[in-house]
Amino acid sequence: MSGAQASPGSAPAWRALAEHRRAVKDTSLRELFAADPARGERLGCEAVGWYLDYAKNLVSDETLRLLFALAESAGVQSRRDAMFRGEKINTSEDRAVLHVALRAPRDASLRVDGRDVIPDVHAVLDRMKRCAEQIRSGAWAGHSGRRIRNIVNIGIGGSDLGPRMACEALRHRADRSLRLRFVANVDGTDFAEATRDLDAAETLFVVCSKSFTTLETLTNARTARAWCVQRLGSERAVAKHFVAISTHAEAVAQFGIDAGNVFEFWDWVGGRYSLCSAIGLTLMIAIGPEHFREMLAGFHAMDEHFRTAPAQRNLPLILALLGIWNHDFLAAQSYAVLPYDQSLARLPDYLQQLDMESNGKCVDRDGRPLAHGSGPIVWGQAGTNGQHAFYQLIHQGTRLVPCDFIGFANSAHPIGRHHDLLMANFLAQPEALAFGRTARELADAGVPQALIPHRSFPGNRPTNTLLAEALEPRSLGALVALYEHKIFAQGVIWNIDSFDQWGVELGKSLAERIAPELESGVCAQPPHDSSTAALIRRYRSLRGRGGA
Ligand code: G6Q
Repeated sequence: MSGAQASPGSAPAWRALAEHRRAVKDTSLRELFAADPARGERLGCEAVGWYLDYAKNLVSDETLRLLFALAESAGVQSRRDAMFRGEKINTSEDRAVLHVALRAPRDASLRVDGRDVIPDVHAVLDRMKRCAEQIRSGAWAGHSGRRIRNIVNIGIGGSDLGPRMACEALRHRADRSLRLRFVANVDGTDFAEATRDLDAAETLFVVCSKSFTTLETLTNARTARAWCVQRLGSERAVAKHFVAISTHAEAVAQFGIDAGNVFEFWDWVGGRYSLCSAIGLTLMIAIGPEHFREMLAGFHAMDEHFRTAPAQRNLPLILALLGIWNHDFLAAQSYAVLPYDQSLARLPDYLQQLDMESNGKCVDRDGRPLAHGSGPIVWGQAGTNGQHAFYQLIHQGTRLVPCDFIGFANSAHPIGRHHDLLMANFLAQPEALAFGRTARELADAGVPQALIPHRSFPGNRPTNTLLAEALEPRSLGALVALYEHKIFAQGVIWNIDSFDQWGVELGKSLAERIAPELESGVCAQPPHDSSTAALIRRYRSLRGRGGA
């Protein structure tokens, strides 16, 4: 295992931060800014085209000094180096964690169990390129000789959220003559709605499943197979209308997909870290191999920044430490991801999985209960829509919700004043959250006394602002890698395994037990609790299967 590391809460650096917190608890952002006119410039940092303004966090120079000391004492640097060396830092699954290898250049070298994995990575990328080019050019003919115009990505969780988010984010770079659909849910509605207007003769299913055992994905893939065979009139159609992405070639072969249509990846790639692997095939087909490579270059540049930049200028580390401060010392339970770009509307969902599945743990790497908090709740929505929905609570509610504002200087669609208006809001919200509006200011503006409590804004709400030139493959790659490494650094400080996900297993196995009961009515042994048993009976009764 990991070699018993002391709980971070008992480390001197942690205790120093707790002490410091008591000393600064009444400090306000107004005071911090008033005391230092250069704060806005000083507490900013740039890497790979992303500028991070973190001045509007409730931190002083001393807070930052103590946070960097915490990172050092927790061994973030040595653990980071161990990850980049291909060591098995996912201890509970005894696996290396090498998503960084997926975007390393052809001439790099990274060994897992003595094998250089970079040639394997590039061999798969080359095959993906050939496949994407054939589809985009029309050279890939379907069973009846027609070109492919519809791509249906079937996968769930890490085999869905990344490509789905990135396809939307980069849609302005996509071949718009291709229709993209995503099917994840085992709810038949998802499949039915995604395919209802598609012509099977022009449809390619991309079945993404690392394990090729996932109930949702295999159920959808079987339905897709039947849909395709029935419409095209032959089992042989599967060869031209299905490709698969998996680490389990045998399971794919059993399903009936040609070995030539299978793109592999490896167990050292976690599902939620797999966007740069063959799981990104749908994205590569949509945006083309060149744009895909630009995205990989953005990821890689941020990997290199994280690996080499000094702590005080290391964007992922700074974001990680600010999160630790907000969650562990200022008691924030969640944070909001607020992209001010409609094409990034799915980023909050994507980061929700990345963060919550990685750091939503209650034991440390040695299996001991954590004596401190771990991963926060992640949520959010594209600005400005959220402003008209939940920002009220962020401004005036009783809970502290730190926010990440993400925006771009240029729009993919520069129409009239739209972009300046969007970005005016992007800048106004963090300003309002930081400085609020005092009773005195309202009184001076003539607001009636009775309304002053309602119209006051307390301020002091921490935000990060991330700004880049434009949403493009490279900036998207760098942004995702920024969050990947932020989450990694937090996991190291909390001393947890960020790369396993045992918490999703129990519900899965219980569902496998319940499904036959719903169909046959025969109760499993040992019996369920009385609540679950009553719900099973009610469901069967509502389905006309007898016995409430
Ligand atoms: C991600 C998780 C999980 C996984 C899905 C799909 O890190 O492991 O979200 O991606 O459960 O798994 P398969 O790709 O094996 O179908």
